[in-house]
Amino acid sequence: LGNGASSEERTLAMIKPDGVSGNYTDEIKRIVVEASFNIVKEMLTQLDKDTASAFYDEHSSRSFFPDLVTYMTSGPVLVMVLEKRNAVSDWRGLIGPTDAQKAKISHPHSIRALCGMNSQKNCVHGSDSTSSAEREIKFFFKDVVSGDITSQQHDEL
Ligand code: RTP
Ligand code: MG
Repeated sequence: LGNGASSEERTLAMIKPDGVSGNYTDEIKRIVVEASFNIVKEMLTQLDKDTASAFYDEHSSRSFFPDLVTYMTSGPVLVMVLEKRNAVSDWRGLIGPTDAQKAKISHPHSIRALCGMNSQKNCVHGSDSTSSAEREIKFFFKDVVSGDITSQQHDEL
């Protein structure tokens, strides 16, 4: 491909409250860059109950949902749009399985093994499909139009 941009893909990554408060942001961003992702947008923000509930709407009927919303609103999160070839599956691979306790055994070099605690406090999020990525990127960055990401965004709390 002459124009490399056409093979790029974007995913929505998030450092969850335990990752931010545990001071893992710099280390995770180093891993992101080392793995050849381009950070095209980032935003440090505090989720409120409605926003966290809407973001994880697919889990609204699950028993863990109230705890998930409490966890996700417990402190600031760093939301990022990551770009590279196969960004969605590559980021999922890098973060490891949902249960950080299991990740420490089966995927010891994964991000969740590095900074996660258990099946809930797993320090990072990643879109699970290209369609989820599209929804989640629009959810946080309504101004991002496909192919028109030109500037970094650093919103402060
Ligand atoms: P994420 O969406 O945050 O990237 O995580 P995931 O795909 O690996 O896992 P998912 O099934 O989508 O679950 C979303 C988040 O809900 C919390 N959770 N708690 N207590 C529990 O059993 C439980 N199960 C899931 C986790 O924070 C999980 O990442
Ligand atoms: Mg998920």
